[in-house]
Amino acid sequence: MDRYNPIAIEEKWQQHWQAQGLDKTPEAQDKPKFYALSMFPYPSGNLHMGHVRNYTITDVIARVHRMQGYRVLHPMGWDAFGLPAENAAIDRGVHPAKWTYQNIAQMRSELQRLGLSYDWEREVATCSPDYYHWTQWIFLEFFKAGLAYQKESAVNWDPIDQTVLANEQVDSQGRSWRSGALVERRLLRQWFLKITDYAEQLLTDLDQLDGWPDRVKLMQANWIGKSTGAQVSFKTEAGDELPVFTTRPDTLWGATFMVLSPEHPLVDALTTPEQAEAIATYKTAAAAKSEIDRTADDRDKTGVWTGSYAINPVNDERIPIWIADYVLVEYGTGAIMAVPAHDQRDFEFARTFNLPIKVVIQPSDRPLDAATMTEAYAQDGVMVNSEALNGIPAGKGEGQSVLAAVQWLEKTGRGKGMVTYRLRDWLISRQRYWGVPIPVIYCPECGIVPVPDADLPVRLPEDVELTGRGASPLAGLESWLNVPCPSCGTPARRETDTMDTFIDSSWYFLRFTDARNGNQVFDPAIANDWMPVDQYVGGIEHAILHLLYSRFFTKFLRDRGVLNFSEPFKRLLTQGMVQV
Ligand code: HQ5
Ligand code: ZN
Repeated sequence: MDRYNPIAIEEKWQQHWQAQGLDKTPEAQDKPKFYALSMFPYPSGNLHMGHVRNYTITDVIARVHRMQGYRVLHPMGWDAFGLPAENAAIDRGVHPAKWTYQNIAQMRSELQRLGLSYDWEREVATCSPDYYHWTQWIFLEFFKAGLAYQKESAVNWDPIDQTVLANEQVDSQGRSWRSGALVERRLLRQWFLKITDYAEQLLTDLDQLDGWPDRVKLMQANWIGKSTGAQVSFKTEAGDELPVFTTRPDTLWGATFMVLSPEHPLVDALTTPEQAEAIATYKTAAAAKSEIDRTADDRDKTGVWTGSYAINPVNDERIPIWIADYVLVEYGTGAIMAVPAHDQRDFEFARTFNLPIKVVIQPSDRPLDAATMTEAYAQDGVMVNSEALNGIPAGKGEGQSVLAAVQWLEKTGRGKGMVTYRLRDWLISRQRYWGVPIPVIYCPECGIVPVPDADLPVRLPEDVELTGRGASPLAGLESWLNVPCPSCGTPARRETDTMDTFIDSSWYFLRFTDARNGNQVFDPAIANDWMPVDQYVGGIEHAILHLLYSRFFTKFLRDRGVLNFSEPFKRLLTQGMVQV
């Protein structure tokens, strides 16, 4: 038997397949559709064995469906914006565009040599103006709907890359996912997308995703982090409102102190002269710590008393107000009531600082004594020392203490039932060059003015100096920056921030359905025909962010009347990553 000669055999058959157009996407709608999609790569240089594995799985699925009589869409493209290209430019003096397109050419030829059955006529690169034109259009849809907004915010600052990171780009050790630097906190004006408006739908619609691994759905649910409880109207002694959210309003009678985030706006007003120095020192130290560092369970508890008191609205007791860095200003109201008898973190804090502990849930088997307890008690029992709730079984169910507490709070006007989510709005602006320019203009007369559709795309200028320092390189490019206001003509300035690359990948699966459309983001009829993706294959590292963001974009575009479905990916296969 002849030896297998890959060069001769594979090239021959690949040319034959290409001549026959076997991989082209059929236009006619006479057969059932099947959309097979792999997570498109960052054009980092060469294909990795991990890519090969990922893309072979999808290729086999696509081929089987063609043979079974489906019309198959199996596209490929490039997730081409982002920090690596910019870093390469800084390190080696090659322009990010040149570096990116060279890598694309290299990786495309490798994919083609593998004989993967892609419809190359639908190839997209997110860094091409034909693509980011529509990324900008989608941003402006968010803006017009009031879901893209600016806010001064404490951000994660990477001191090595000199850039802002999303929370998700900070690992569990508080280090940047790219540079490995310990991340700091800084205040900057940033753009956000209001994904929190979709928190409930993103959670409940997980139930529709029968074709997804349970593990991924669980990770998304935890990330969204819904909790049910009450907002309670604590006040300072001076009469300022100090609302807190709690999932256990039934334990209000056991609240013996309050803890505010060091960044809480009332901290300075609450600080007495005697405590001023200690509070100032503590605030400075907290600002230098990452969120992960501040909230890790195993840390020793630290904090400082402000010198002031709050009034517990259920019994008018005076309780001291402390600050501690484990309370984050972005979560809930930035203030908590501490119930040390029944919450372990509060218990450790109380023992560390010798604060009172008051039992309000008694277990049936043994009496709890605050003086001798060695850990918080967070199980079943009966409410005690709690006036209105005494004798009621402790718990979240029907006829139990939590619901009774909410009813009592609402009846007496001291609080109300409330749902909160751990999910926060998506910080999308980056002080970087190699990304989609945010298409707005700052006019001294009109404020923030969206770039008119006719002027899209706002092109990324090519003649920039990349230093890797501080603000976006675009901020130094006066010729690009200065433009007349589109609505009144007054001299105005462009936004110089660019978008997080996860924006680009939140809609690429839609563009593939109508990839060459020069007049529209895509034809809705065509997208509605091909979507949802029947089989999506990619790495588990995208279980939370990319998949959540894509679900969010899909629901938003549905609500704008562009799409007629709610979930983008019918079946998901997370193939695992090849390490090394
Ligand atoms: C793997 C490896 C390397 C990669 N552009 C994004 C991305 O992750 C995807 C977007 C949809 C957000 C797999 C990886 C992913 C695919 C592309 N891979 N082992 N690009 N060593 O180039 O399995 O899990 O990094 O599904 O290849 O990876 S990427
Ligand atoms: Zn104007």
